Amino acid sequence: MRKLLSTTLLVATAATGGLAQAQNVVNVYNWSDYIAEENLADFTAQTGITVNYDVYDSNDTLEARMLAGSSGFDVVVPTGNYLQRQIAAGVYQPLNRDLIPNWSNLDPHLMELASAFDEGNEHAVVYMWGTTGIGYNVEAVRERMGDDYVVDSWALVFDPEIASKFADCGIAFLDDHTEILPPALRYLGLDPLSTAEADLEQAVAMLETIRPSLRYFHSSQYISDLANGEICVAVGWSGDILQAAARAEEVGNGIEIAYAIPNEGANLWFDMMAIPTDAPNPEAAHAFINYMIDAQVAARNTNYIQYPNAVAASNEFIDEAVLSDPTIYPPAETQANFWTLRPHDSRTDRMITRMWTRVRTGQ
Ligand code: N2P
Repeated sequence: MRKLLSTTLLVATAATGGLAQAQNVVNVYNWSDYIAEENLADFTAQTGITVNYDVYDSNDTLEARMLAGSSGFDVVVPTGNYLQRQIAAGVYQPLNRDLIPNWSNLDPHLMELASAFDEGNEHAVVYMWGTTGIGYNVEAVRERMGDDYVVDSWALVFDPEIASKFADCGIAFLDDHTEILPPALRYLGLDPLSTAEADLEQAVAMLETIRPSLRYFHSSQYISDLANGEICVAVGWSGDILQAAARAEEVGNGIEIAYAIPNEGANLWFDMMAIPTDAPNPEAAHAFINYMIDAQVAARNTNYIQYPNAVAASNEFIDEAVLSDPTIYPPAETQANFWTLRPHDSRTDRMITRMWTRVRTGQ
């Protein structure tokens, strides 16, 4: 009897110990260069929950881990179109809004837009949103195109003659077909969301003609490369390019980086926080999401990463220079040309993946 009792006690202690440990850690998997790091320490100070923080720079990387299951993550941040098909695959759990009292801080209009990917906003909260456009070295453009040239068209990167002028100083593209094929289609006067093989073949043919002018495909390296002059043009994400501009300014290397949303239009995307169905610590996950949509926390993130958040209440804490920047908060007339991506069926996906491999490898 005594033996039995002590064994039971031992098991009970071990179980509580394990639980306490699990409750005190939240495993977060987010995009790289996508948070004001002070917020992680502050979250721990406020909640006692330690953050295990890991990063990726591609939805495909995240998706592979989500579909494989048992990722060990509590909070992840897929983009809307990926989130949508991952929800359909049963990858995420419904959110418990009782555990997210800051929900009332959210901008109802943005959440309504985001409900296109997650009906009723049941599984996800918008973390940040933004556009995909062109980052460029102002001096490099001036030297090659003259003082009067305005970067306002995808022609800078899709017109083979123009692109070839920048081959020497370096052009980088996101390594992501969902970000490159739609603007290529749009530049050709086609529907950016077209999945017609003939349309996509036209876009691929055009990309193949500019391929020799490209330095690389990568979805995060362009930030530091733009900032230190390793490359002069990048098709990239709005805030990343503005972070490159800020970094160059900070080191004072004389490099001026600017971001343009081309007149033909651009992808408007939403990155959304969600909790995997098999998250080890859903309670801590809810606490983390709740913290991220606190007005001051969201403002610190936006001020640092230069992406707009979805927390209406955060605006009063956002730097005036950020709030009034039309490349961060595009005005209605710019927004009129935006498109929003939708998930593809798997047949289309396979076709596009094959085409993209041709573009990337140049064969
Ligand atoms: C962060 C980029 C996130 C934007 N570096 C992708 N939607």
